[in-house]
Amino acid sequence: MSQTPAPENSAPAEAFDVHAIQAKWQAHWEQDETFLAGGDADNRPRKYVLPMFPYPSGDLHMGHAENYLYSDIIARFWRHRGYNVLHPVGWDSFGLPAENAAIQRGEDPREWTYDNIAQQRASLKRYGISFDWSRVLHTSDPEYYRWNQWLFQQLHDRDLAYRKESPVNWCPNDQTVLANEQVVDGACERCGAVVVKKKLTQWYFKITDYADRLLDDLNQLEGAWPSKVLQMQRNWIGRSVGADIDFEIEGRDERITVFSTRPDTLYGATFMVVAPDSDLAAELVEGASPEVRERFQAYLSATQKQTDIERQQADREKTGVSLERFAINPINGERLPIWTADYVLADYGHGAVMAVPAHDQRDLDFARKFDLPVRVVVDTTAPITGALPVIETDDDGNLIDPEPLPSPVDTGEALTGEGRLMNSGDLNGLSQRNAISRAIEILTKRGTGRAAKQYRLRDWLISRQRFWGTPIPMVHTDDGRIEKVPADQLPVTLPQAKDLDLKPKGSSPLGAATDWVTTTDPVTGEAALRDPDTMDTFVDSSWYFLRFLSSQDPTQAFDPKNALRWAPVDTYVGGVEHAILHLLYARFITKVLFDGGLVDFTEPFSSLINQGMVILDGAKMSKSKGNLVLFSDELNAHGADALRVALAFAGPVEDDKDWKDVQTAGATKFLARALRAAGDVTSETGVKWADGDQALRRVTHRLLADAPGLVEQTKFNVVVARLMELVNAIRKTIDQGPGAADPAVREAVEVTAMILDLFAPHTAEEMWETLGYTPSISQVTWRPADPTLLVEEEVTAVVQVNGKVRAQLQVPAKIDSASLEKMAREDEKVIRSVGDKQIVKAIVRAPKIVSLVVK
Ligand code: ANZ
Repeated sequence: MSQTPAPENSAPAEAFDVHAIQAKWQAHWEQDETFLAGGDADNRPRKYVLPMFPYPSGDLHMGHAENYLYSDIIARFWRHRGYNVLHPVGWDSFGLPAENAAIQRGEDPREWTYDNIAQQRASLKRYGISFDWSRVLHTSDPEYYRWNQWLFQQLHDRDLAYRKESPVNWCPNDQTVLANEQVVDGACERCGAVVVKKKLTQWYFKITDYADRLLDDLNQLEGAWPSKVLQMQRNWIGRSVGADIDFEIEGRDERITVFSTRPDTLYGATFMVVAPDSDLAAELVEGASPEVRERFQAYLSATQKQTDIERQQADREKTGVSLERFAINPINGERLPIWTADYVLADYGHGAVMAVPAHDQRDLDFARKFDLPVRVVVDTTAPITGALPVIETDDDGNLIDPEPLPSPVDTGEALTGEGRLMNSGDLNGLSQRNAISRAIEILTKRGTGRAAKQYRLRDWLISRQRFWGTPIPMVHTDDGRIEKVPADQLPVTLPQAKDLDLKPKGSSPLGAATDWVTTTDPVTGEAALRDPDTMDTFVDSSWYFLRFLSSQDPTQAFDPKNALRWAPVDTYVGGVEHAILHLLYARFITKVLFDGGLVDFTEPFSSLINQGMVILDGAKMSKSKGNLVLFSDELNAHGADALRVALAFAGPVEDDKDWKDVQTAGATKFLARALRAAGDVTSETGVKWADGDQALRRVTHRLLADAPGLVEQTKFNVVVARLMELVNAIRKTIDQGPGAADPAVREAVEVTAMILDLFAPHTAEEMWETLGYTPSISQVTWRPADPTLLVEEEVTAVVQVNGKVRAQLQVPAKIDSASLEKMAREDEKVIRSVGDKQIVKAIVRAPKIVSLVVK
């Protein structure tokens, strides 16, 4: 009879009761408060390790499993290295999903939120994450959000919070304003509805005042943040350098200004384009013929249905309307017809451009469509470094152009490359770069232009017409003033949801809470109304890392002394989905606090780790696809340690990990082997390791020496692999001699337990206790590696030439074939015996033999 293989999910041969061990150590940590950060008297060096705090959208998912595992590995590592570690957790618990769920179920968003928090909290504890649980915060607690209100007022005091009416992205389904980044391909990020523009008065934070610093300070983070994230931040801020140029308009008193990155091409401007949805366009069209006005109106409404992204797509057929007005080019007095076209955006630069069709593709496409003139002003074939090209003329003095410039009108390709100026009066012959400076100089002298910068970054729209967020702490008075709620009346707390209709209506549900919204004018004592809007939840998460330092302090947002002591965060761990906004906002608020003298650093996160995603069969997990691997199921099936080891082993931190490659069964087996080795140790705790087996000690000490660097480079999978190697070496020493009593076995098992604590803390504690120590292993400091054991082992390699041994080499036992072959070829004796013959073949068996065939 053939043997049936054991089913994959049956208990492995070396099973142990993972759940019992887990429960035992979790209870111990809880009681012992093992992972509280040291207080003021603790003078060890400090590390602040922070995973991005979770949003309570149900139980934890596999992305969380990865995130908190990585921060835990790092936190545990620094404790072993002798640091006082702060590793806190809290919940980002305001936001739309809670409100939507509450509307669906007709309950208070609080219930949904705090139920989910309780579930996630229990899961995190079962996962063995070494958090300092004494500092937990929830952003939806009044104890937290009163400091959001404080922060808001700080910004307001410094003119960094203001209101303005502007076209906002409006989701007709969620009936709320969306930030630009919540609009994906013209649709609402959450519900998919097509987003429209609506004019509303909203609160903004003036992040654009900080654009230069937000950009320039990224240089500080080079090498410490993933370069991809730095690039995304740079692109988002999007600084362009150029000039503002003023154009007179026939029949209008005021000049209009355009922003251009290419003032050098001013002689090539042949028309002007204004954004159809700009105030300028509306004004310019007023004096035009009824027919033009009508065409303009139709064009404007068509434009308003397009998203900015669609409007900027390069390959779109160009459309536009002539406004029958003219601008005057300030450099040469030429008359330029003014058009309106949707590829010019109202809220970038000044909403108008000077069109240079020869050198800008969009302008060229437009000129070709509407038959507008094209004038080349940069010779892109001319060399831009070295001497100017020799200019040849024929007998009549005409220029001989050896390679005529291709005409953009014919090719349809704008000449966007660098070159030298032509057809440009005083600028002729200058390189583009010099021509830009020269043009700015001329314009500045004449008072018709100046150097200027533009940013893609816009001010941060922070008000939301929703219930489940921080109330904006301002009061609108009868006579139109807007006053701060006095500090002693903070927090402005949310009313009970049960009496309110939370369904989206286009204005905040708080506005309908009559009792709540009615208040008094803090100046006159007359009746006044509270601001009914709530804050974007990105405000909550822009400074929470500081609240962890004083989370129980009712008197201030955070104690500046604690900020001095702990902040900035040493290592921040989280998903790349927050690469832009959350990080940008946290960086901005940090700089605002720095300017207010409240912190002494300008960047909140000294280093950043972005983990990859956990996927399944190559696809993103999602509820709708039905391919979710549930965190709790996995935890129940395998226990925390096996899950943690399997995830850490599954691949580099930043890579996506496919769940089908995550080997929980293998991890369970490995942990059982490690635990069994601890049980096998027969020597006493005080035994002299140095007397032990040197081969095993070498493996142990190499790991002691290499692991710190590997952890710091987040090569966690490599450390797990090396631990597996060490456990195998221990098993071999026990089973095949010198045996379990050898001191080197104890040493190796102790080191295994200490490093395993980063990945499988429950098993590590159990091993430590089995070895005869009192808990907790998390407090054990890293042992120094013995340098004498790190010297690489050497072996003798022989080199044969045509079958005869010609040389013997002392080489490292781990030498690779290529290095060994190189050493052999460079050996003097080998060179002599090869003489002037050719080596036609080399057979290499590292580390022992190199066999050369010569002819
Ligand atoms: C003349 C010119 C000539 C331009 C040339 C470019 C090349 P970035 O780099 O993105 O900042 N522009 C200015 N305001 C605009 C608006 N509201 N909507 C659409 N386009 C606008 O691009 C700056 C360039 O984009 C500006 O420089 C302007 O065109 C255009 F050979 O001016 B340029």
